[in-house]
Amino acid sequence: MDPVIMKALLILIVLMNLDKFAERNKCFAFLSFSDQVLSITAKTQEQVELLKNVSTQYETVLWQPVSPEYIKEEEPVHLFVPANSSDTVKDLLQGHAVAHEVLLDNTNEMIELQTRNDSTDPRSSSSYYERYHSLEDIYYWINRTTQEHPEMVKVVLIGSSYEKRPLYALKVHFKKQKQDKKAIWIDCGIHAREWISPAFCMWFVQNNRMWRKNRSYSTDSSCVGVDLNRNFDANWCTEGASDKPCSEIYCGAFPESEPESEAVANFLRSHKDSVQLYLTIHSYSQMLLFPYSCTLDEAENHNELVSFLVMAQEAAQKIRRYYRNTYKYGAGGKTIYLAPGGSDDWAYNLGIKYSFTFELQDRGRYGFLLPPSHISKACNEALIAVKTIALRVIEKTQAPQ
Ligand SMILES: *[C@@H]1O[C@H](CO)[C@@H](O)[C@H](O)[C@H]1NC(C)=O
Ligand SMILES: *[C@@H]1O[C@H](CO)[C@@H](O)[C@H](O)[C@H]1NC(C)=O
Ligand SMILES: *[C@@H]1O[C@H](CO)[C@@H](O)[C@H](O)[C@H]1NC(C)=O
Ligand SMILES: *[C@@H]1O[C@H](CO)[C@@H](O)[C@H](O)[C@H]1NC(C)=O
Ligand SMILES: CC(=O)N[C@H]1CO[C@H](CO)[C@@H](O)[C@@H]1O
Repeated sequence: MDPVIMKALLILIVLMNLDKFAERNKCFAFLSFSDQVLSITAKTQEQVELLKNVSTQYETVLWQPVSPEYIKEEEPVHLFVPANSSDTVKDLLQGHAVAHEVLLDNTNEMIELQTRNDSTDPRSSSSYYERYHSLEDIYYWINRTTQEHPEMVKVVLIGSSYEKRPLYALKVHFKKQKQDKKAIWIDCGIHAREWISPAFCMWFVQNNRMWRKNRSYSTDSSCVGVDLNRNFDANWCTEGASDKPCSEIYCGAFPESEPESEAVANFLRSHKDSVQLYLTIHSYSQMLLFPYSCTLDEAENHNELVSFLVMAQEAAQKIRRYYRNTYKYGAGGKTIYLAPGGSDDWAYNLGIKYSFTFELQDRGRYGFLLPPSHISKACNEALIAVKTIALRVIEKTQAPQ
């Protein structure tokens, strides 16, 4: 990272949603040969209704949008279809003349790529940071990183998960930091299936060194898990969230009902005067978002937030000959749809005026199954955006009086 940023801002990094994360390999264990991801575009309202039915009444997993109520005409739906539902689903689509194409028909191979442990494979040319890691590996990595660079990286226990796994924040800073140092907060992995997100947090820390849902069981339902990014106290559980435990966007029993969102909220509440920039890392769709998501109202410093992202986009375009990627940007509610209870809105309302959600690669080619070979590009372009924004925040907030 830029030395200017390192001198000016303490960086706090947290990996969220540990219980889900620990189990994510198992989530895929039921997969059989030739499961597919389809991209389906409804042209009529009737086709929209059909897609809602298919995604709720059959054994499929909706990848995009996050929940069936957001399925709209002319907007591609990404649907994971297990092999044994494939014929039924395709018959239904064909019966209603719904256009669809196969996005991925080798999901098993993709999952194998993501979960493969090639740290032992001598032929492997990828570095540690160009692979995905298990939670156990990441705990080990945290420990090793803090031991190897005690002057730069410190670990703080900020809470624990429902299953009592420790939730650590990594403090990354220069040796001689002032007591009242301002900070950047970055959290990764709020949604467990977005593997690129924790990979980015590790990438970020590594770079510095050189210079969805908890697992708790609610009592009245067999469905497991809360969407942590609907669980913060920002228009909590209004339109765009669900109070039904079986929904992907279940908001939880009350704001901060989940130990992980509570730990993050407590930490930020007690450090709100020093944290000047809040970043939460997600995937996929390539978007840079800022408040509000919980309402269509504009944030008070809307134009300033836009200008930061324009600069981030420009910075990323300078390297576009390597990374031909563009990111959409804007206020969450207007750019995608209403999503109350998100951590970025909550942090913003707490007083952290620079608050952003990054939706990393890709746009759906691989979706949540982004191959390890894409990690470095995805992380590098995000890193450029983070640096650009952090420098702007420093200019705005720490300018000599
Ligand atoms: C969707 O499901 C409902 C309830 O099962 C049914 O009444 C409706 O006809 C279905 N619509 C389509 C387009 O399949
Ligand atoms: C599809 O396969 C899964 C895993 O093998 C199984 O649990 C499920 O019941 C099957 N569904 C159908 C409709 O056969
Ligand atoms: C990968 O292999 C290394 C070396 O054998 C081991 O330490 C690590 O725990 C393994 N990781 C996973 C995810 O199995
Ligand atoms: C890190 O490793 C050391 C030595 O192996 C061990 O004593 C310590 O408890 C570990 N710390 C964490 C946070 O896992
Ligand atoms: C909705 C839900 O089940 N939330 C649970 C998350 O975890 C805590 C335990 O730490 C439970 O008290 C909540 O009920």
